[in-house]
Amino acid sequence: MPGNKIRGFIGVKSNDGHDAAILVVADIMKKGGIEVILGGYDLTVDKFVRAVVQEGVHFAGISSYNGGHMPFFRAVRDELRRRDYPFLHIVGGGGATITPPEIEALEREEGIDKIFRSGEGHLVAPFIREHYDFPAVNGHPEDLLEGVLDGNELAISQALNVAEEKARLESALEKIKAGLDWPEDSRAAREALDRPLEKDGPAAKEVLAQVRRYSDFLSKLDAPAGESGTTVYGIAGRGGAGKSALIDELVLRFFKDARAGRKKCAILAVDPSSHSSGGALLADRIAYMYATDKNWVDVGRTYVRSVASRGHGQGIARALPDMVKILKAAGYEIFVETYGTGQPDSGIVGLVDKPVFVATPDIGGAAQIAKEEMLNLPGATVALNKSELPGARHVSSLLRGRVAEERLFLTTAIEHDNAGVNRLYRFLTEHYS
Ligand code: B12
Ligand SMILES: Nc1nc2c(ncn2[C@@H]2O[C@H](COP(=O)(O)OP(=O)(O)O)[C@@H](O)[C@H]2O)c(=O)[nH]1
Ligand SMILES: [Mg+2]
Repeated sequence: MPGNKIRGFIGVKSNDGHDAAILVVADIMKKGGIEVILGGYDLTVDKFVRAVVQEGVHFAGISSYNGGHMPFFRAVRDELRRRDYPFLHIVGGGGATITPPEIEALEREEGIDKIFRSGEGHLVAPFIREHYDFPAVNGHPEDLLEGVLDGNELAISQALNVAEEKARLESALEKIKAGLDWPEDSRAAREALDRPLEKDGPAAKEVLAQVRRYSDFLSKLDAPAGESGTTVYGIAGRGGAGKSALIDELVLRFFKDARAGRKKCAILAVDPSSHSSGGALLADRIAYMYATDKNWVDVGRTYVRSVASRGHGQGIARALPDMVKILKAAGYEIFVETYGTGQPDSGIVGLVDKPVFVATPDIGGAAQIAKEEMLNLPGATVALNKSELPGARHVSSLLRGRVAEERLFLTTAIEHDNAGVNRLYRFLTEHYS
């Protein structure tokens, strides 16, 4: 079998704003081939553990500089255990603010694997690759079915891991068939590569059997056409256009909207993988300020999952259709955020019910606009975000040449209660009764 893709979530403990270190550590992990989800600072135990569960990661990483680390590390571990999270693996650091005797005490405890000291940054990625190279799916996928349909977050999280694993193994299989190596740098992969990868050899057969098991499970979640009853919104556009900010604002309105009733809301956020390392820095979750905060929304009814593109083009990931299917089966309204690279990220068009292209005033002239794939689709919906910036009037007049007036929205996602965002929300959700 190809080696496992390792995912982690890292963040800073509550009452602590020292978030520079996790950025450094996240970069180290990404360069080390690990997919790392960046949490923010001042995370409560509940927010931290919710992120770990929803993201379905192999390990949790805690950074702490302001003291209080002993109870915090333990509380995260205890809460993960209480929620039956299958992977109890915590790492962390805090420079010299965690003393050597404290490190020894913590590392002796179950679930707290390693605290890195100052100057040990180079040990982080090798430690993770050596210790957490295990499958992201725990147990039999069939056992997840009931939990997914019941909306159980742990079952959904494991099912999303099944979708990612299936996609990864399918890619591996295609590579074997084409006579190529698989690209992952892990112990198992290296061992596997010592054997010849014939397309009908034992390694390929093993992968194929696993893909079939995963496909069988996922096919049980197929809803008859038109019967899912939930809506999938796709938000595409270049990096920095304000897609995450806009989604967060839309989710906030969703929770203020009486028409939405008790509906639940999920976000699938795709970010690119590194071509050189295979790792990824998934930083959208941190931008969903409202959607992940119990002071703003009912976090029991939001689900945020970060997805690495793993080399798939068009702004999405290969696993995305299955991931959408799982969240639909669990009854969520879904927002999909693509990773914009300036390339057309039209990959979401066939996947979502309501695609929105997010443009900005610096999009360029008429020729650049003409090249944007999504603007050329019939019935395109466009948010011209950052519309308070100079150039917005000019760009909006250029866009009016391509997009129907009633489908063009001038938004400022960083403004509270922005009128353009309000109009976009009403337009997208006009079918809510
Ligand atoms: C930078 C810094 C700041 C910056 C923070 C910027 C930011 N956005 O993060 C600023 C100036 C804003 C700041 C503010 C404060 N700071 Co300050 N700050 C530091 C400083 C100088 C460096 C910390 C750092 O980022 N190091 C860089 C990292 C990459 O290196 P490292 O710490 O060696 O980490 C290694 C390992 O531990 C490990 N690691 C770390 N985290 C993680 C996580 C995971 C998952 C893993 C795997 C590994 C890992 O990886 C690294 C590998 O090289 C430390 C002093 C020091 N030298 O440590 C004080 C320090 C942490 N700050 C301190 C204090 C008191 C404060 C303030 C309260 C000051 C004040 N009175 O206003 C505020 C509080 C801010 C807040 N809201 O929490 C004290 C804490 C004292 C204590 N705990 O008893 C320190 C120790 C300084 C001191 N000696 O007094 N601070
Ligand atoms: N000036 C301005 N900045 C915005 C607006 N919307 C988002 N931003 C900022 O643009 C940056 C990128 O936003 P983000 O939502 O992460 O973009 P994404 O990469 O498309 O998801 C952030 O610093 C936002 O605060 C806006 O309407 N006006
Ligand atoms: Mg984003």
